[in-house]
Amino acid sequence: MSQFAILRTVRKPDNIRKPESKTAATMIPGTLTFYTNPASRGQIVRWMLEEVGTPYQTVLLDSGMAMKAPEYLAINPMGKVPAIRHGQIVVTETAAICAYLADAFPEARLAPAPGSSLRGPYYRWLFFAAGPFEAASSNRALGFVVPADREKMIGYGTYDRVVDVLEHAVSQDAYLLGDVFTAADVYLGAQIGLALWFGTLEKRPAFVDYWSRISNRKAAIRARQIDDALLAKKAAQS
Ligand SMILES: N[C@@H](CCC(=O)N[C@@H](CS)C(=O)NCC(=O)O)C(=O)O
Repeated sequence: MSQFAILRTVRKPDNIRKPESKTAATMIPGTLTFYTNPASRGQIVRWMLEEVGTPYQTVLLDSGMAMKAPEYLAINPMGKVPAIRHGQIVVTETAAICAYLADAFPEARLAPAPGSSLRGPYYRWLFFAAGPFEAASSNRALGFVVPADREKMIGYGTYDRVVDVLEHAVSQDAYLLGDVFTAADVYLGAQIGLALWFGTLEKRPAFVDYWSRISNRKAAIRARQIDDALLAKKAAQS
């Protein structure tokens, strides 16, 4: 008996994951639900959803108990927003949500096609924003400075280097990938906008120009109007 045959006999059929049919694997599920709080990183996903232009329903969660309730922890065990549910597919983490939506709705043209050479820089800047830039910004906001002898083990090295790399990235062309706007601009751009607003990022001309270019898009304006209206409603109720 060949080794292949032995393996086949000892593995129980129930334990073997059947390959998904092409239809199941590529099926775009139904309702799109967006879990958010208007004063959160959910603003970034709102912008992405408005760029995509597909209908979605919104579930608003107050920070605190609502996000830590069992019903929501079943969606995001981190007890944080944003999150989305697309049919049976749940995605958390703002950068992942932006990337997922761009791929799930290719007609919105917010990601280079798989296999395109632009996919490299697209991933690069999405992950740079979610990793080094987010960590460096958060530490900066908390006043934490990486000790010089620890820079080698910290993924972002130094805050100053992150900012210089970012400045170069946003000053080469209109957008991160050249003349084509993508989900990487939504995610990294929104992080820049927030950092400029919070005062944790120096107002270098490259950042200010890039931010004014992308934040004046119709979808970005629409997203801000929706979240601002929700915030105003909440303020009026309290
Ligand atoms: N890494 C997560 C961070 C999510 C996050 O920190 N969300 C904050 C709002 S911006 C939150 O839900 N805070 C409420 C809490 O932790 O109770 C992402 O990128 O989506």
